[in-house]
Amino acid sequence: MALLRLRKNEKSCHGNIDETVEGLEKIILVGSPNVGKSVLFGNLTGRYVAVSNYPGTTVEVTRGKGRLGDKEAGVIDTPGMYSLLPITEEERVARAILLGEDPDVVVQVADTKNIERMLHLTLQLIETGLPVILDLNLMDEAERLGMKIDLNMLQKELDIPVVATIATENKGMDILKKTILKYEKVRDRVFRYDESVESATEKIEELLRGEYNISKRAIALLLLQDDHDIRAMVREQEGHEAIERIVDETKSRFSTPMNYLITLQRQQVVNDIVERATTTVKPEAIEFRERLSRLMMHPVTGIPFLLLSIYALYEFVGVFGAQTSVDFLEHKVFGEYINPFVTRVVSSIIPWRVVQELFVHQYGIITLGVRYAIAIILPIVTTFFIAFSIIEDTGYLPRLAMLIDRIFKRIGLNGRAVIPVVLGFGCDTMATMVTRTLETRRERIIATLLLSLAIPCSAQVGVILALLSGNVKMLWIFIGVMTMVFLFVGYLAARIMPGERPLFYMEVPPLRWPKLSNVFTKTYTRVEWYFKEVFPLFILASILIWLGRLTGLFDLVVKGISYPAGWIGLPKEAATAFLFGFFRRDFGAAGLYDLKNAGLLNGIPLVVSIVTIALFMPCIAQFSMTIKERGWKMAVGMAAFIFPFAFLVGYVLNLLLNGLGVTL
Ligand SMILES: Nc1nc2c(ncn2[C@@H]2O[C@H](COP(=O)(O)OP(=O)(O)OP(=O)(O)O)[C@@H](O)[C@H]2O)c(=O)[nH]1
Ligand SMILES: [Mg+2]
Repeated sequence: MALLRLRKNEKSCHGNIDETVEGLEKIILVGSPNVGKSVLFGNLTGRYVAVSNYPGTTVEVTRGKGRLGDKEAGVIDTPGMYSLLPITEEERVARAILLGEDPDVVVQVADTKNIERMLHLTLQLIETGLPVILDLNLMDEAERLGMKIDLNMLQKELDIPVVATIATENKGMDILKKTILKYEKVRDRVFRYDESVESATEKIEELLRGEYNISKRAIALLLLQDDHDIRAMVREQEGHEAIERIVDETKSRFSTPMNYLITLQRQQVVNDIVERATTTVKPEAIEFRERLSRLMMHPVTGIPFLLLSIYALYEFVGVFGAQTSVDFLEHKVFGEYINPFVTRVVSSIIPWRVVQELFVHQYGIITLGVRYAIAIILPIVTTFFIAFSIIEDTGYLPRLAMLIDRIFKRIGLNGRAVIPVVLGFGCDTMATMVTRTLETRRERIIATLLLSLAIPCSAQVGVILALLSGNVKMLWIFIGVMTMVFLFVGYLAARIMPGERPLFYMEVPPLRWPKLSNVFTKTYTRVEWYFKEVFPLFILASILIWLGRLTGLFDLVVKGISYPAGWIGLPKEAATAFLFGFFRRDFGAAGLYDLKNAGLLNGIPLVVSIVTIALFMPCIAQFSMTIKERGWKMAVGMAAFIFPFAFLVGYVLNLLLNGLGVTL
């Protein structure tokens, strides 16, 4: 089962950590993306996992303990999958769980208003012989569209329990829990296909001797559809030549791929069932939401809307977060109270200047590490995460994806990559993991590279906005250079790595009002996660700097960096900020912030250093995530490109601005 082995669940920016559910009854939640699996997981377990209004929020598996009546059970949340035949990496993750875990109950969560598309997976799940319950979720939205569903009829047609829920309002949860508790499988329902498919399936079934968690019929059907993972699994378990001969022979009889054929026939069954079990009375008027939605996706209206959103984001994060709040914390709270107080206390307790410097003065743990973390980074990431959670909940991101698809196609990506790229502005580490939702390896590599190079994360964006505040010219230079680098490198990478450009298919969910509780919880978990990761690092950095200064190493390294910094026209003090940048991008940017405040960095050198630091290395966390997702060689290769490239861009920008005589 090597291919179906799962990666260990990582602690992500969402802060999800697995709970042990060993020995408990196992309930697996599966279903298409964006149908409410994670909301349902929260309802069943009382644990929060990220919930957003776009497909692909969950890319890893989360386990938690749930209470069903007086019984405890293990609940597993999975990434979305459209079909049992996986295309993307996260679908593969979801299916591996289904095949590898031997569940007691599988709950397929479905979006009721798209029931035709949902039932495909239902039929496939029934085919596997796993104990399935169909949960028709988002019932509120289906009802608003005038849909009525006869649950009893559906239940009879499918021969499995069917329940209806509105997960966000906790409606229908009791019935769902009861249905899970009293689940008893009666018999396997068989949906039949074309005669030639059936006879091939039967022959393969007879030959299959291994032990599988799902029915041999399902395995046979997947083999016929060219499922590589399943083929590898069968090869590991038993003699496969005879089986593969049947597969090849059957395939050769058709001019179209078997997958397509089987899907068509299944669609027929689904249509029949839907016709019998649902009625729809269409509401006449186009809703306001629908109009707004079109406005966001149309190029003519969509781009002004995007600019407006960026402006609003700038006002909230760049002005309110990065200026008003930072000013207050930095100058009032730290400048007037904490720093003088702590310095006084430390100086009175510790007579030696060298030891004092570990805690206070220019680079001390409190005066540098803690101050950066609390006074500069905290207000910025908090406002950013609030704004971002709201955007995620409304469903704007998939619409942005549709809008940007055209540009992205030119650089070898498709609109689906908008989501990881935009998420990069929140946290590049998390976004690197989300590149799993991209279909081809080529796209995943390009997106990872662009995330490492040209997408500054929230903390950095915030500090950069603060650095640029009050100088609109610089802001545009910064945005312009970053966009150009992004497009240029993306374009080059796409040229260098030839490959098929995948078709763009993305589900656009309805616009929804953000749920305040979700925005709050999500912001809270993210800020908490961020702090747990950042705080120790900032303190460690202060200690290392102290040690470095003690041994003279610090000055040596700063001197070393001051050469390339000098080439790009920066004052030698800026080298310190670059050294900080090795620890974390935001730490480096915060270093520049200090220099600007001290009046040491202004005009062209300021904008050059901001661009260079923004392009510069990814932080340690992102780097290790890149290693994990793309492998060592790729990660080191990317770093080897990014490091000199950042300085090169800085160098050219410096020449250009000076040559053109730009005054800033
Ligand atoms: N109106 C309404 N919205 C819902 C309901 N259930 C979930 N949602 C919303 O649907 C969106 C998706 O919910 P998630 O729980 O993240 O969906 P998911 O299935 O885990 O999605 P992926 O992780 O992308 O596979 C969020 O905006 C939820 O607030 C429901 O019953 N009614
Ligand atoms: Mg989810």
